[in-house]
Amino acid sequence: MHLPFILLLSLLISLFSSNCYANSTGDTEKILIPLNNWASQRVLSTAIGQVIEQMNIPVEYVEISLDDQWGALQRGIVHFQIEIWQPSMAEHFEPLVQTNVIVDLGTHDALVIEDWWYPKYAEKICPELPNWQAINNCKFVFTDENSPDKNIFYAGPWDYGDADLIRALNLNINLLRLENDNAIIEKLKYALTNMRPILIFNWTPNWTDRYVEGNFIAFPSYQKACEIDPEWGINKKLVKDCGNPINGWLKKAAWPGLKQKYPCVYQLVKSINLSNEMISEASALMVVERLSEHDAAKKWLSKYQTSVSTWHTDKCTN
Ligand code: TMO
Repeated sequence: MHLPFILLLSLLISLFSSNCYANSTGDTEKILIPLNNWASQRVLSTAIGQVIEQMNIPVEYVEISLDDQWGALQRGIVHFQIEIWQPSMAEHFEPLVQTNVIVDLGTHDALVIEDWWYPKYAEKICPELPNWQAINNCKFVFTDENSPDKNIFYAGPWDYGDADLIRALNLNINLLRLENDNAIIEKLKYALTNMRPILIFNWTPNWTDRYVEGNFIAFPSYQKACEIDPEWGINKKLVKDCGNPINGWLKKAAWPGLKQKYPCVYQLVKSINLSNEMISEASALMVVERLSEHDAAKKWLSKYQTSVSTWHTDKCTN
C-alpha cells in the first residue's frame, strides 16, 4: 500500500523540482561548464569553453564537486561534463544514463587507469613491487614523517573504495586523504626531489605519464564479481579484494535539455574525442608548465588545432 504512494510522491517532487531548475537555467542563456578538482578536467573544460565563446555563446564556469555534479547535470545547473572516468564514476553514472536523467555523449579514445601508484625508484628498495603484497612485506618503504612506523598511502578527495580495499586485502597501511590533486602533487614533488618512495593515488592519462617514471600497484585484477560477490577472490567474506579496472573508458555526458536548447553545443561536445596524449598534455600545461587554466587552455587549443578543427563547430547556427 505504501510503496506506490511514496513512488508517486517522489515522482511528483522530482518532476516539480526539475521543472523549476529548467526554468531558472533557461533564464541565464549561458552555457554552464563544471570545473572539478584535477588539472586536465579544468584545462579541457576551459578550452571547450573558449571554443563555445568563439561560437558567440556566453559561458560561465561552475566550481563543483563530483558529489554535487550528478544532480547538477540532471537539472541543468551544469550543462555537460567532458571527463567521466569509468573506475571511479561508472557506479554513479550508469544508473543515471539508464534512467534517462543524464545523456551519454560518447566515449573518448583515451583509456584510463585510476589506482595506487609509486615512482619507479621505489622498486630498488622493494623489488617485490608492483605486487600488492609488497605493501605489507616491505614494511618501511613508504613511511614518512606523518607515519614513521607504518607505510602510508596518500589518497585524494575522490572515493574509490580505498578503505574497503585496505580491509579486504588486510593491508597494513595508513591512509591520508588529501584535499585535491594539488596537495597530492606537492607531496609527490617533495618525494621526487629527495628520491624518497611515496605511494599516492594517481591516474592515467595524467602529466606523470611523461614526466615521472612510475608504476601502478598490481592488485588482484578487477572483475565485476569482485565488487558484488564476497566469495570472489582471496577474501571470502568481503567484496573489493581487487584493484580498479585497467584501461577503462572515459566518457562525456550532458544535461538532457542541452540538445534542444543549445543544439550547436550538443553537437560540439558529442564530436569531441580525446586521446591519452591530449589529456596528459592538458594536465602538464598546468602542473609542469605552471600556466593558468586560461593560458593552458589557449596553448592546448593551438597545439591540437588539427583535432580541434574536426569538432563540429561550423556546421551549426544556433
Ligand atoms: C578523477 N580522477 C581523474 C582525479 O581520478
